[in-house]
Amino acid sequence: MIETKLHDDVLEIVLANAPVNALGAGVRFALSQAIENAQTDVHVRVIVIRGAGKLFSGGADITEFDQPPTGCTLPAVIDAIEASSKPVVAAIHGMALGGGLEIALGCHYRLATRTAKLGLPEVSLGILPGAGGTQRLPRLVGLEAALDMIVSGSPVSASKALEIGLVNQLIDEQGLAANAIAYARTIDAPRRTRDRRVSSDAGAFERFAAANARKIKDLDAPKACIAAIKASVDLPFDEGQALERELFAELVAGAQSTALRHAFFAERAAGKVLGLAKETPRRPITKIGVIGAGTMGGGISMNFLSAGIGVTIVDMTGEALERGVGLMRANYEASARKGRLSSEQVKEAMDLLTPTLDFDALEDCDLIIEAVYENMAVKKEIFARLDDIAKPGAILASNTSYLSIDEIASVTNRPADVLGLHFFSPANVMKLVEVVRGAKTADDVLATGMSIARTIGKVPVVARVCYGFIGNRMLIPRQDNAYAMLLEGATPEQIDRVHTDFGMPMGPLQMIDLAGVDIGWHRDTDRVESLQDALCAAGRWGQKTKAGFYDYDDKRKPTPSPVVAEIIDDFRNRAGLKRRAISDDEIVARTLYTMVNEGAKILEEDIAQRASDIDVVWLYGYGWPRHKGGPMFWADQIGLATVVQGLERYAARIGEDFSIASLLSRRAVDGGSLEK
Ligand code: TC6
Repeated sequence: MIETKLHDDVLEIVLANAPVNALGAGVRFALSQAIENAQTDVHVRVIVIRGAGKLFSGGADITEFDQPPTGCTLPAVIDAIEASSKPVVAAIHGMALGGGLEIALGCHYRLATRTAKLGLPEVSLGILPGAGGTQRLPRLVGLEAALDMIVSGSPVSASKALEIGLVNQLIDEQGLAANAIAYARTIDAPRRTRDRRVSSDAGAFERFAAANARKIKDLDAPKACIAAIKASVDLPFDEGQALERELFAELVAGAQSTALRHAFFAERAAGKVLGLAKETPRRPITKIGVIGAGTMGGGISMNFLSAGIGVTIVDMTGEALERGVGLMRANYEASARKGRLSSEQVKEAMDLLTPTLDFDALEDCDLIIEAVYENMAVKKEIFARLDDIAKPGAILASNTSYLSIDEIASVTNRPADVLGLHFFSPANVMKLVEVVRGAKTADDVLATGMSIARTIGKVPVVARVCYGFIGNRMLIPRQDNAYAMLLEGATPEQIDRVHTDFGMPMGPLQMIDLAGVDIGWHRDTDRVESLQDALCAAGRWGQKTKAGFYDYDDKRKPTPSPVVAEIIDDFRNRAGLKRRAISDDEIVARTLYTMVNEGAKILEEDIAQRASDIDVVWLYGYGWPRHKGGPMFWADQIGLATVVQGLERYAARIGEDFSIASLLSRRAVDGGSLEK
């Protein structure tokens, strides 16, 4: 758990709890013993604490938060470090996060290597730094920097840490221990952060709360963080710390933190493919081919270019290619204007791109991703051509969002090399990739798909083949019911409000406007058989035409549209329906519960490996509010019996073929959950 070694008069304590030196009960006990023993050990004059392996520490052991507290608490261990009569130096490399950084704050001096990152990310787990962090950090770096770090949860670089006074000196990582020991020898006496005062700035909290109001609106943890930091100004250290403990205890037991911790572990679980050995080899990927320079193809390419991987992009016409490349450049330049990239980085990325009209140029690519429009015949034609020209061992991927990977693979002589890599729009921004495992996809192809997605900073989730895979399949009942409820009497504003009040970034109709009302529209006929047909025929194709279910101004701000209201009325009359009031309860049941129901079917059919994978799809692909954990987690929280009753209440209206998933009914009766 820890290792100790005496170097003449310097005691070196190494946190050694792979993989991230989490501060579980064993580490806390060993650390407190080592500090206590050092107080009476005449040989020890100074103490250095550092971490083994890749980092200082990833913080408290998050798995312990669900269990009753055991052994000595982290705040008590850190108080003992700070109270040490012998000076204590923290030597940080890799990362010092959460409780890890709080240990360093309890030390009397802090060193960091140049590449280290220091942060208090507790807020993203729905808690606050509960081991003195909210009291010590402001004393060390001032109110403004402390509010920023604690409420955003974002780590700072070592150079920033030096600038704000969080660390005393930067050291080389090479010879970390020796460098820290040499520094320790220059120290005479302890210097305790708790003895410092935070200079008060009367308006700082109000200003900060106002500037961040939108971000922290529905969230408990950032508000508690601000209250605890305020105590560092208003109260003596011990009283501030007592308040911090109280707030921590409330948060950790609350629904939001439970959901956010679920999201943390769900994301990590999704990376593990059941039945795939850890040592499954990966195919080397150094050159990517992308077919289709449209919005998706361009966005997909940017991910690889940004990661320093060359991309050959092919399209049918010079015009399409030029437009696509122009859009990619414009996206990069916009990022540069916002200061997220330097102009050299933009150039480096664009230099890695080879646009061409020559399909044969894909012959030396290791991974080729098809990103043309959704048409099985077109995709089959492309894959048959790819089969002829791609080098042996190349991975052939389709970005299809609905179609069968097995059918696409069937036109090749190498179906084991084919898989789906379904990116979400905008593909250079959205973190989710559904990695679709065909019936014949080889293990090493799947493993490579997962790892290349991670290389480009995505969160991959495995799905098996079905129409729409995980995310879009669940979207179908939601959209169908949203359309149906418009005809029955709801307005687009009402349906969308239920979703945004829930915490979604947008509602189902706003989402259709963003994606394009014309997606899937039969533009070659004059038939007007659905609301979608009517909107499209009226040129209301969504945000891109500034008119869809809403009217849009130049800044894409939506306002309700009287034209749409008329179109809906017209359709309702023609369908012989009578307008009725639709309750929010009905909207929840028919859009959110139906999604949960579809998710349960996806689980039953083994399309998703686990319920938490479905949650990850919704968190990263559709902006499901993280503090509600994902649809399956949420369903468990509100109770599966509630979901089933809601579905039963509106079953007749949900759709002719509607049925409740047997997994859902069973668990609702036996009191089980979808997650376990
Ligand atoms: C806190 O400190 C509160 C203090 C107040 C107390 C009063 N605990 O992410 P990876 C596991 S709250 C337990 O794949 P990376 C992880 O689940 C904490 N387990 O690695 C995974 O397990 P698996 C504040 C943890 O190199 C394995 O370790 N700290 C913890 O990509 C590897 O993880 C944070 O919020 C943990 N603290 O990234 C930091 N951390 O193999 C949370 C990781 O069984 N951690 N595991 O799946 C991270 O952000 C990242 O893990 C990382 C390393 C950046 C440290």
